[in-house]
Amino acid sequence: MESMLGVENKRPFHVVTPVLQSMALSQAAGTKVYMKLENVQPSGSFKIRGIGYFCQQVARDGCQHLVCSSGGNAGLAAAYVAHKLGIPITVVVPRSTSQLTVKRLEEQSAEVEVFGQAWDEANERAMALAEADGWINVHPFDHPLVWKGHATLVQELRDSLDAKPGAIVLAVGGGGLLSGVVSGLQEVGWLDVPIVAVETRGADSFNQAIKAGHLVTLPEITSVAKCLGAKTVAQRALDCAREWPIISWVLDDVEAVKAIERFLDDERMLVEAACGAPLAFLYSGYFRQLQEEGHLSRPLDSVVLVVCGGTGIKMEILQAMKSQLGMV
Ligand code: PLV
Repeated sequence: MESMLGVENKRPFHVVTPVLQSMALSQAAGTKVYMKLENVQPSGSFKIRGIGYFCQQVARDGCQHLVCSSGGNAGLAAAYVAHKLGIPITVVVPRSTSQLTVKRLEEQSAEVEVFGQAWDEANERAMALAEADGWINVHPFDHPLVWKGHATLVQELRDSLDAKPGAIVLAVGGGGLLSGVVSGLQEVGWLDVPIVAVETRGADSFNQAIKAGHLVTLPEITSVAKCLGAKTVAQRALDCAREWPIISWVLDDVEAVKAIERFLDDERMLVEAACGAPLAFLYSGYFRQLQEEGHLSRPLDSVVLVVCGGTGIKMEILQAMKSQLGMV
């Protein structure tokens, strides 16, 4: 089977992304901030790491048709990979996914089905479709192969940085990125690097699970950061919080959207609201606050910010989010 798939299934689909210091973010945080630029991945986000790896494995096992439920970016990663592998794919997105994303998925030759209000309903539909013979469901965040693929991000950090960072700041949706980064930190032996896991209010299923001590299902996703909108996080994410120094942080949509604009001005890159959340953690002074309160050490040599990216954004969408939030 493997030889029939040809050269496309031999190398990873993700690229080694740049690690750059941001002067503006460093100034805001009072510590040197390195950006791990996952927004420049093919398909526009870190998702290609884990999903690319997952799809490669199932393609080797003879998968005939892929199906992926997604807020957008996981679907785009899966569609990109499926196209390269020559496997047909159906992507199920909720109604909250932008037309822009649907168009981009179709451009990647994916069949798109719009189903349900939030990602969780689209996921149920995808699982039902995957019952068909030869079909495989690509979970956007809850699978060990996905975490293994995401872990490559930390291997690259080890190769790019002179010293281990003092903390890693990242976004949490369903917790796949978080789980992968924890695996990566374990692999490279950076066993004491704390992670700040940021969500927006209204998509804060990880924070609520930590507070409750068990998984919590949000009644609905009210945040504009729809790609952080898994109503329930993966059990693995909650387990990570028991095994690893993780600080869970929740901030407002307005802060996340302001951070997108500021990042565009500072670094000339436009990212989704999902990525605005960890940016806002640094821009809004919460990093300094946690240091002052003794939750993070001070001084720290450096902080790594995972610029998770996301393609569901353009100026028109940014303006629409601002008016929805009463920011204009
Ligand atoms: N987005 C998923 C889940 O959506 C998706 O289907 O694309 N940053 C960006 C740009 C993302 O797209 C996502 C996840 C995250 C962060 C959070 O990653 P996670 O789910 O692994 O914690 C509902």
